[in-house]
Amino acid sequence: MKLYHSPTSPYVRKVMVLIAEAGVQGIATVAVSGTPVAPDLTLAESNPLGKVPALDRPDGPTLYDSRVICQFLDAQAGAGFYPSAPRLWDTLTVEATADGILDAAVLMVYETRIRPEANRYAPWVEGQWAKVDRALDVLETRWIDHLSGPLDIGQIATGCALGYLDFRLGNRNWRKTRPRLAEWEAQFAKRASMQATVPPG
Ligand SMILES: N[C@@H](CCC(=O)N[C@@H](CS)C(=O)NCC(=O)O)C(=O)O
Repeated sequence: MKLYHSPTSPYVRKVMVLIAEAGVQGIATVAVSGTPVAPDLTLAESNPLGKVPALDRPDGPTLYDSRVICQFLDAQAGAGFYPSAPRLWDTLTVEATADGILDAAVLMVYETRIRPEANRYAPWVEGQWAKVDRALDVLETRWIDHLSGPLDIGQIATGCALGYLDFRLGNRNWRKTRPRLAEWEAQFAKRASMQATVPPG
């Protein structure tokens, strides 16, 4: 199988952490880089959305979106990072919360890295950060016990989301009002799977 990969993508990181934690074998990575204004056309042949991660399989259509790929690889490996219901609903909501943080944070980063300065709109950027802010508060107040439970995709997504905030939006100082989440992240970041996937630069 072939995974379209970028070392700075937090969604790719989710997949790479799951691969390491589940002990999945037989995946080759292919480096690609693209943006909405400069898509990678090779990648777009596999994933029409032009986004990483995407997973080419020999026996079926390309899978894309980190949520689909992670669930597929978990099932292949029998890793159990998707627990049975009712805990599953909590796990998937934590994952959705972390992915929502990423979606807003990536839009903020694209705004400054891709959009010409004259076309930027600060209230829109702050509106994205407000989403991140609220979601972080919910992780701190509602989900901290869940995060301390058995390893699941919700924890992997949360670790990657917090890592991305440190990587690209460190000046926002997300830890300041969230001591429990900060403590959880400090422990989670020590995992070998997280250490092996720290974004470069
Ligand atoms: N929901 C997707 C998001 C993937 C995504 O946005 N990837 C970014 C890199 S961090 C990308 O490939 N962007 C290129 C583009 O939007 O054209 C997932 O979970 O895989």
